[in-house]
Amino acid sequence: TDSTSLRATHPLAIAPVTGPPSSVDGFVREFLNNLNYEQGVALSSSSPNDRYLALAYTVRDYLMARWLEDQRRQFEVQAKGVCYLSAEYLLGRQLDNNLLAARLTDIATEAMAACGIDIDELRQLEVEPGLGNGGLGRLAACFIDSLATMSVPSTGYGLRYEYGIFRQTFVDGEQIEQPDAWLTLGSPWEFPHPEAAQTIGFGGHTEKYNDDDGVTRSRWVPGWTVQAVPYNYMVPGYHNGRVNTLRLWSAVASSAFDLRIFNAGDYAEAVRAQTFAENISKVLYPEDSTPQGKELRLQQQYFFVAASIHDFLEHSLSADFDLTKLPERVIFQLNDTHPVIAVPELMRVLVDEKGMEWDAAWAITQQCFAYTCHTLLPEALEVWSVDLLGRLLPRHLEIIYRINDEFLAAVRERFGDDEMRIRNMSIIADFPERSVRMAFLATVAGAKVNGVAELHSQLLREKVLPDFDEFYPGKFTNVTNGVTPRRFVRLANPGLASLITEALGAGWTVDLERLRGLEAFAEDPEFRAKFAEVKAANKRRLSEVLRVRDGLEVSDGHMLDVMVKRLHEYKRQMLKVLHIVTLYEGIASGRVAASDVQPRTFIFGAKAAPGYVMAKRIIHLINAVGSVVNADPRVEGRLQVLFPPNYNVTLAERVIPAADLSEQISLAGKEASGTGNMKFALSGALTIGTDDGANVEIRQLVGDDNFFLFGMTEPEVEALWAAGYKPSEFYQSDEGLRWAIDLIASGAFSGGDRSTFEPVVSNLLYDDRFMVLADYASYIQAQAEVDAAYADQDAWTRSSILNVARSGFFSSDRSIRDYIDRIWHTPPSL
Ligand code: Z57
Repeated sequence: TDSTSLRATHPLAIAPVTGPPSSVDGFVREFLNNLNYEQGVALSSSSPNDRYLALAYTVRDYLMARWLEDQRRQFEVQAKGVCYLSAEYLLGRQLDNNLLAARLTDIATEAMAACGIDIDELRQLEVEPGLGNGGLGRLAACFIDSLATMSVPSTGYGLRYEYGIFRQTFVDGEQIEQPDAWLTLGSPWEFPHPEAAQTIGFGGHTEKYNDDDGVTRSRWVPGWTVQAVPYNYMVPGYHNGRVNTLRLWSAVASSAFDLRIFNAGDYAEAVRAQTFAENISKVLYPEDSTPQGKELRLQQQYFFVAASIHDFLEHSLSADFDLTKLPERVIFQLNDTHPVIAVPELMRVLVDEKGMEWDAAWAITQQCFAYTCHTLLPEALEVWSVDLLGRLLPRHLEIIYRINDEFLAAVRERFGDDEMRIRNMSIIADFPERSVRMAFLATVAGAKVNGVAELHSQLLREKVLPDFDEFYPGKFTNVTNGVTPRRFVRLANPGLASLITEALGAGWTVDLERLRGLEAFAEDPEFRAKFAEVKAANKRRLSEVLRVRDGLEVSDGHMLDVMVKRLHEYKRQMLKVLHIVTLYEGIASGRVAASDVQPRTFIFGAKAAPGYVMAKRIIHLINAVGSVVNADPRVEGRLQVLFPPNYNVTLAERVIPAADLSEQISLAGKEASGTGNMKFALSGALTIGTDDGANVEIRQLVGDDNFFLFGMTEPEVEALWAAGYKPSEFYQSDEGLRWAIDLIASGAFSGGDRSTFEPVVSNLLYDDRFMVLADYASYIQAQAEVDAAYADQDAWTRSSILNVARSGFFSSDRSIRDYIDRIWHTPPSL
């Protein structure tokens, strides 16, 4: 809007900017320019980091014209757009992705070579922005990629944590966390805009006053404020010239706030206050699916959603915009309950700041939000104590109470004075402490509520929110998750990508259902040979990465059996451990000849939340079992356990394409969807999995013959619980299981010390919330089938090809299409 007052006369200032010429020469010139003028060094005296930064700046330069143009157009067209609100974006490295999107990979490679630089060495220097914990954050990253690739007007909003997910190291097999100072060597992909900072209030009190018309209104008088500074990131679509924006907020102390204290003469106190404010975006909370209810976390949540809503209202709407038309312009998608405080914030803005009537504001708000639930675990459903929320956001608490009162009145009208039902549906819970159920608030406020896989959405409706489903017919829907084929096939698996293009032509990268065309090739021995060679090459590449990164050696000719995901009891890494210990115990006891065992390398990747004691013990156990198994000569090198530390997106991109077997072994009804499962299937790994989350859909698509199903179904799990589950009965009646557990209990993996893993053992025997023992026999049986199947390499490869061919459904482009059709109704943009 400022630009209209600029009186530019120079022709270059009026003409649209264009990027540098798309040629090797053009790239070299721009690169050297950046090296000299941005880094301030000559090529001959530049450091690798200088060269990496200059390369990143150069890629930016090519994207810039389109970015500026798309921002201008998005404002001009005033079409309906998506504001994706997410506390996490687990982006992974940016350089390769942006080169690919802008069709610059070859040009950049040649340009660097012409400067005497190996571009691969620069690639390795990028520290991935780990601004997320796991599946939820990675899903957000896949979604903004698809939104850009499909030219959907949209902005991702989130938090610019100074420290992302911790770096995991192992000391004596135990997890130690190190801070992830990802910004220290520079952050070439971000554009700070301190001039566009938003002021965010906290604390204080509310008051009533009479406005000019004598109407009594409420207002919030915050006790303190923080500045929210936006950092913009380019989100380029793949080969479509579109560049969307990811806007992450960083906290800075308000100068007004400092000044008061400075004036009081307390310099040290003023600096302390500054640190306090800046804590808000300091660190990503490392809990995945286990909220901690910490005050700073609520501050983070309100901080980023308030900044995002204000940013949208101020900068995306034309000056004369009629706010009653807001639902025609925007949908705020709530990625889990983390951003749900946006609901009372929008109400506060509309009612207190814009002077709108409550009912009108509520009608608008209910059309502007939609909520995605990512879990079924009761402990993962966020609640905030009324006490804390009222202290930090007093006006929001009043608004929530009024929303709840009106909602419960409507429930009464519909269902009568069924107090039990009223209590069950109340947004405010009374026990064990008076608190706000954020998932209920999101469900009441959202135009739509979706789960993330068919089974999950069904259980959400039937088990978690049945009263709401009855009260709001049509509100609940499903959008099965997906993953971006750009990062997880094209970039992570270039060998497979070339093979697919050779077979099917280009086009599949943005139309993944075309992979169906590979079904025919599964019957072609020549194609199978090429496909098998790609897998073998991916294994060699992984082996090299692990050797350099961690000093680990992957044995040749082994089946790669991979379990990578956050460490959580419901995901059942323990079941995997019991399988390994069972195989090992068989050999160690002499009952099984090592030569009869299918050579396998087990790869784990998993971070545990730092406060999750049992999860950390299981990590310790995996490392301990690995140390013993890998070193025991009786095993003859036929079993190998590798646990590279610090599993992240960058490592995922190397591990997944190399995998033969994908472990998706959660207790049925616990994993909302999973997205790793999809990445493996798209890389040709066969899945051994339970009937859980998106595994159900994967199996339906790839076919029973190409999937190793085991374990109880969700109804069977329910039934066993209802009957009274006693894990020790399974221990007593299954000798294989008993031998494995006894071996762990004996101290065989802890230098003879029986106490180290005693808590793990007794948890299994006497609690076992996730029914590891109940599914053990079925799992071992399925693993025997895996062994048998792997013995026929050619048949395995055929199944592997069919997994790829039939997994096109799991593109995040398809997920986004479903969001558009079922929830957003955003017309395609120009
Ligand atoms: C998270 O990564 C997920 C759910 C949560 O409630 C939180 Br908090 C973090 C995961 C689910 O566990 C996965 O099953 C799912 O695939 C992923 O979110 C994306 O939907």
